[in-house]
Amino acid sequence: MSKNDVILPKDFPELKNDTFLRAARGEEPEHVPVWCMRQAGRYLPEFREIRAKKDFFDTCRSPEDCCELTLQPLRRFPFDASIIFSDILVIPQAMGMDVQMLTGKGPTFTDPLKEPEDLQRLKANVDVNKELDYVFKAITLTRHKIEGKVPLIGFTGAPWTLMSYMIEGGGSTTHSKAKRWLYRHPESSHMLLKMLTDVIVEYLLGQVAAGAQALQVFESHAGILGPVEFKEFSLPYLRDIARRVKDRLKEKGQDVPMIVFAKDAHYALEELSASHYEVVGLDWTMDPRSARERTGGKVSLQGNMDPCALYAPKELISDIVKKMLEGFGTRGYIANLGHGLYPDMDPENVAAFVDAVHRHSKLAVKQA
Ligand code: 1CP
Repeated sequence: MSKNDVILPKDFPELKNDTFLRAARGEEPEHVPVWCMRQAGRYLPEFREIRAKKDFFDTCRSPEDCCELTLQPLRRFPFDASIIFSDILVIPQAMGMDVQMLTGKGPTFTDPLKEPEDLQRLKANVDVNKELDYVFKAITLTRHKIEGKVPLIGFTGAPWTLMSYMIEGGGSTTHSKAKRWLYRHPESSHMLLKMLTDVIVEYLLGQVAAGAQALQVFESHAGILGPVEFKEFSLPYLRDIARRVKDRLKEKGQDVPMIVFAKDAHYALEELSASHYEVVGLDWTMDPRSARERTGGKVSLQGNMDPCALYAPKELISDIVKKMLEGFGTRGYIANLGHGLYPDMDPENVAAFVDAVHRHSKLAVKQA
């Protein structure tokens, strides 16, 4: 593509494989759709090659690079969905915070939030069309270049997960600085969570306008909260996001399936399945059958093979997938891992995972 080409969010190629969208809406397609969190990632040599040339967030700001990195896994594996290459931390950046991706250390904030007064440093009314326009451009370009092969998923970090990064200043095992805010400054915590929610709603709507065909909300740090804190500081915002995005899309006659992935929030499965999301994503600590019972057919489910099962020999991966499919069933189910792929995983085993989902589920659907 030449830099002068104008890529508009219209006249997208016709979608050829809608198994993911049908499963998200509770149907039973001819096979169970499958994709992997972090399917664009360092386990692929072609990903490492592109990433080596540029800073991480400069890569995120290049629609051409994001498009290429999103398409890479689709060239190797018959995934049934793709997720736009980007990062959840583009939102704190849009709100005025400086975040760098340091090799060996991960995301690092130059000046994390320390006390409630620091909220004044954040931009109050973020114009997502200006600050995050590069993500929208990446989505539009990718929707064209994907040629209707599979749907394109847009995503965001959820308010609590973003808040924890903004206060911790990076990855953390205890998240004690962020949790300190919840116990010591509950009002300011809610103020920050509300600010984030407002930006996230506009950001997700912008992604749909740009061409995203589904949306996933990552509450990756849910597990650090107990059930009581989750119900106060996470769940209301997750619900508010889905409700507001859906209402606004409805006004335009649009409807896009939404997925909530609250990692390690097994205690809140019932609440999550009544939160206006079509799909609830599960980490690997949840048993498929009991997740089905607890969500009572209200939502589709996504997940949840232990990513580390990809270290197993291929025959064992096939057996694990078969059991997972028996547990979830083939209706309203999207196969995935319980969290992202790790950099040392063998692409051949990812291929074995995808193949096993397709093979076993085709048979199961036929026999039903
Ligand atoms: O240098 C690199 O390439 C670093 C690895 C990497 C990648 C591939 C990071 C740094 N971000 C990404 C892309 C990314 N991040 C995607 C792309 C699409 C895909 O999945 O293929 C997505 C959806 C994310 C979302 C994301 N970023 C989450 C939520 C999902 C999850 O893993 O729970 C989180 C928590 C982040 C923060 C982040 N970005 C990168 C790292 C290493 C981390 C985690 C840091 C930590 O807390 O320890």
